[in-house]
Amino acid sequence: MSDDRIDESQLEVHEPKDAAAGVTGVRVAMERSLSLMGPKRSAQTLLKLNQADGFDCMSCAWPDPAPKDRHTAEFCENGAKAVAWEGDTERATPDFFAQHSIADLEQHDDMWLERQGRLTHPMVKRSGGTHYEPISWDEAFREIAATLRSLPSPDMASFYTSGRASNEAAFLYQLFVRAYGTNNLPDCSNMCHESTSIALQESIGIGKASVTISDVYNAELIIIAGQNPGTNHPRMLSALEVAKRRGAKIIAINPLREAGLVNFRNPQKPRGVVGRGTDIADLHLPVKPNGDLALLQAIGSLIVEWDALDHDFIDAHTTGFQDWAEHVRQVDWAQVEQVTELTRDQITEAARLLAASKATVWCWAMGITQHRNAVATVKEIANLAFARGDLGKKGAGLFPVRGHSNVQGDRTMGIWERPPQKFLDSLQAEFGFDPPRHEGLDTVDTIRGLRDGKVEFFMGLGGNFVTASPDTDVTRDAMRRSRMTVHVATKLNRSHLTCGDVALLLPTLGRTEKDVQATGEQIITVEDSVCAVHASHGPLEPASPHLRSEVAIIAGIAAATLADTEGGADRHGIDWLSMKDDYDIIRDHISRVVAGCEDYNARCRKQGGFLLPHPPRDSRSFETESGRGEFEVSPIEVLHVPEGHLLLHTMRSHDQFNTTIYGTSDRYRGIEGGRHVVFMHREDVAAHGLRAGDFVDLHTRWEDDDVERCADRFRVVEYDVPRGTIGAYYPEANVLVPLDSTALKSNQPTYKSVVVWLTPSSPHTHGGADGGEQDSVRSDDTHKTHPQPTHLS
Ligand SMILES: Nc1nc2c(c(=O)[nH]1)N[C@H]1C(S)=C(S)[C@@H](COP(=O)(O)OP(=O)(O)OC[C@H]3O[C@@H](n4cnc5c(=O)[nH]c(N)nc54)[C@H](O)[C@@H]3O)O[C@H]1N2
Ligand SMILES: Nc1nc2c(c(=O)[nH]1)N[C@H]1C(S)=C(S)[C@@H](COP(=O)(O)OP(=O)(O)OC[C@H]3O[C@@H](n4cnc5c(=O)[nH]c(N)nc54)[C@H](O)[C@@H]3O)O[C@H]1N2
Ligand SMILES: [Mo]
Repeated sequence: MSDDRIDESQLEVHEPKDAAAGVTGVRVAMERSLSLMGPKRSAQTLLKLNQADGFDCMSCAWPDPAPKDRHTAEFCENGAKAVAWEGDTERATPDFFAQHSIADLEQHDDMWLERQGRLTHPMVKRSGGTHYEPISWDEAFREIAATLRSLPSPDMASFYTSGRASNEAAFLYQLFVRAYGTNNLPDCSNMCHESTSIALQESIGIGKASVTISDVYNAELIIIAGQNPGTNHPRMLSALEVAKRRGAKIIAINPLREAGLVNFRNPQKPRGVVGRGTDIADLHLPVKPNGDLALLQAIGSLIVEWDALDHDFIDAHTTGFQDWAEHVRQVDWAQVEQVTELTRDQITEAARLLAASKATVWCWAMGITQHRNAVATVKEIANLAFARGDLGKKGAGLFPVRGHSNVQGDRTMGIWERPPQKFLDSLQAEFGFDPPRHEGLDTVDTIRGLRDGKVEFFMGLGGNFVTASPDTDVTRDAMRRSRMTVHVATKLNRSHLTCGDVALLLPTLGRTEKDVQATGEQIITVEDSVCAVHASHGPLEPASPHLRSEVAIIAGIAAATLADTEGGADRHGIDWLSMKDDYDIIRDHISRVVAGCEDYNARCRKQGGFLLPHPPRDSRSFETESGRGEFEVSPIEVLHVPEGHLLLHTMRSHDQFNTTIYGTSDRYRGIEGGRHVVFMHREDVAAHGLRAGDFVDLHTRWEDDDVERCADRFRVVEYDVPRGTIGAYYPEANVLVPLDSTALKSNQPTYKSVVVWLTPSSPHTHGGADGGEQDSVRSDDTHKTHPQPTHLS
């Protein structure tokens, strides 16, 4: 630990907040924006953010209201932070890299790395080198091509995508990767909503949300499970407020009482800024982590018992109802109460609200998808929607709320290690080559491949693979074994310092910036959580004249790699350079390859864009094996937490975007000035012989490899979490998530259920900024739950 790590000695713990947004949110957004971008750039960007003629916010995938319903300031605090982060006026230039060796940079924390500003030049770390040094774009492309061409098999290369890439970049990337010869296209979705994609594909024939934003406005009941919208999808709160005012009821299923679900002050409305907020949730079910499957089946059993069923829908559109009904009828209430830590009364109350609602929207996110039984849980949500006929009708439907702003679009464009054969057929018809037909590697399998020497080349189109992935130490060592790592990025992060023998760092334009190519200024397109596709173009001048767009970088690498001879024509006759010069040409290909994207160039330019087809939403039809919505029976698997152990779930603070740490203020949960904290029930704190403010080490051992993983020196914070469970921040806790601990069927890491045990930190573990002598200094008022505010030092 170096002196540059966040100085956590100033950690403060306050009473958690009930209300989200409001005045403080606006103030924080403006402060961050002005300090990073200054007044001119702040005005240039924020007024164009999420406007029909502007650019799409890169913070989350929440849908935009219809153009006529948008506010002048159609963004939230965290969207403004994301824009300020990208519009930053600091620069990480070749001089910076000459001054700092890679070993030196590694001593700094992630926040410091990104705070060095936007990358300006393509850089290379050569074999045996200690520093990144400048390289020309052409030479970078040649080096990458030479390595790719020298691999014995294209399956020895893996090409990751983070969900910020535009549809155009994503389409071109998968085209290049498949023309090169592999389906190794892992993406952040493998860690995010993969369980949803797999479950919904089997249950309803399509892995996407069946609602539009107006369904949210028109719902009678909205159930929000395993999601923290106040922080991660703040604009969702405005939509919930509209629904509430029209009479909707809201149930929050979450172990934590997250601010925003409880009370919300809309910063768009004068009333919200000064007055009282709206109570969002009518019922909060503080489910024990991983208890959702049992909870949903218990609700199902009551719906069946009361015959609160939509028999017409079930008969006309589904299969498997009888088996499911039989299964849930036999639910074991004692087991349900044990697994969920909810009472039968609480569950009955939820079932009553569901039975009374003629139109229910089901929202969920990472609290549902990042568990071993996640696929079964998502299918259980679909079961309940079938039982109530809540599909393909106004005000109702399934709404997996996506994370990254274009993660859904990237999948639509073919970023998928398990591409549907139909998609490959279209690709073949359009471009005339034989795409590989065998399954590629996902995120976890890519790490295994790197570890085992089966993957020797890694490319990341955005993202921070090493830090976002599970089992940080294993992943880092695996990455270092590779021959070449290539990162396309806007800012420096830890993955860029986790180099293969040779490493390339290629700086790219962000979504806030103008993208000018040979035929003029280009637009790009994105798809939000509700299958709406629209155009985006950035207002700012690029951070450096040397930046290239993601499309241009991919085209450059593809042209160099796929040339029949060095510098020759493409071996498949694909014209990469024309596509780079004019993104309309890419979109013409998209319109012929991707189902539902016909006439793409015209439709994406319409104000507000267009909706992609969704058979259950549009016509209550299901492209499943049976041609119907499929009820599925899932046994309840009880997660056994051995005596003396706790169940850890990892989550985001209010001051980060995934691995990008903006600051250390998790305002709504009352944490200021630090991130190495563990949220723990006060009785568990006492049972461990600990006190609030103590330092603990977290340990886990995975049965199969018997390796003990350890995360050192986390501060104990007493918090209202279910007993036997603890929470900690992502990515600090990722070191504890064993690579092999993944969800059944989706292979998604179980970031929300890791069995750990705690030990008091020894005074000597790690010195440095937050180490050593602070252990002995402890103020007595740290005993209270949520002390008002307390310096834990
Ligand atoms: N500002 C900001 N916005 C973001 C992001 C960000 O980091 N910052 N990340 C983006 C991305 S990629 C994503 S995927 C989304 C993530 O959005 P969320 O899914 O909201 O993110 P998490 O912080 O992982 O929170 C999950 C919630 O699940 C709850 N939870 C934990 N375990 C369980 C459980 O077993 N059952 C239930 N029912 N709940 C549980 C936690 O208490 C927490 O409230 O946000 C996107 N938007
Ligand atoms: N423990 C734990 N781990 C998790 C999760 C969790 O809940 N708990 N959540 C998982 C989830 S849901 C996700 S989605 C993944 C996220 O995993 P990733 O998507 O890989 O990670 P990010 O932190 O979003 O990536 C940030 C980096 O992207 C780069 N970047 C930003 N904008 C751009 C751009 O416009 N273009 C390019 N090329 N690069 C850009 C910057 O260099 C920045 O450092 O993490 C997963 N990991
Ligand atoms: Mo995500």
